[in-house]
Amino acid sequence: MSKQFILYEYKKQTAQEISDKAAKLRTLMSKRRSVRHFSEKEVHKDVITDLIMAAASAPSGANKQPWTFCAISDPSIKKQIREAAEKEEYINYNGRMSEEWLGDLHPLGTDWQKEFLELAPWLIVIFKKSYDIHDHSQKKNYYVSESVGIAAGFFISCVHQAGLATLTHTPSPMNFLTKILGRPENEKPFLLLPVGYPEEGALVPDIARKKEEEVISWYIGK
Ligand code: IYR
Repeated sequence: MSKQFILYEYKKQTAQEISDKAAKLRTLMSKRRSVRHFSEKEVHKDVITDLIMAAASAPSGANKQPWTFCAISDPSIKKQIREAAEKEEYINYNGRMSEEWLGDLHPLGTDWQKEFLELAPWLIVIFKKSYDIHDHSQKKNYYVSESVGIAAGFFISCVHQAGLATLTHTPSPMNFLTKILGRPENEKPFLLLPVGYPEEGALVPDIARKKEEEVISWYIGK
């Protein structure tokens, strides 16, 4: 097997520039919120393409890129997804989730109703591919959940940085997405993300992020 290497395109920056950017990113990312109230205002398909391709630049096990992003704006498919998701969520909220779980969700104000699945102009469903199929044979993928999780993180971050809103929605179980979207058997639904503009005056829960000392354990030599 031939190995090919190319020069890493690295843009040199001063320590000062890097520190300014890191501080700006910290502020920008701290403003990201999971939004549950979307405007119906359209988002151009090209924007979605760019955001997905930015996400698909994520690192992955053995560079297998084990993901498919389904981008849905078709109202009839969104309706089917909403109906199927609400059916599962109704059962979740009325018995399948523990009291502890419901208690943890209470401050977030979530319930089984998911209007956003029809209102947001786009639904992005990320599928993970536990294996690929080449010439009728199965090819292994590695660290699939980690890889797709990283790509999803890239996507959420890019949506926010582009000025749109999203939500990591995990209807459970979500195999209905495989069926509605007609995905092949090597793909499993991973996350469902509505993407769009937040509704004017959208409210989000008043939650705090953990402090530096709760999040970071430093190991610094003398
Ligand atoms: N999937 C459900 C429940 C839910 C679970 C967690 I963990 C959340 O952080 C939020 C919601 C729903 O979407 O309502």
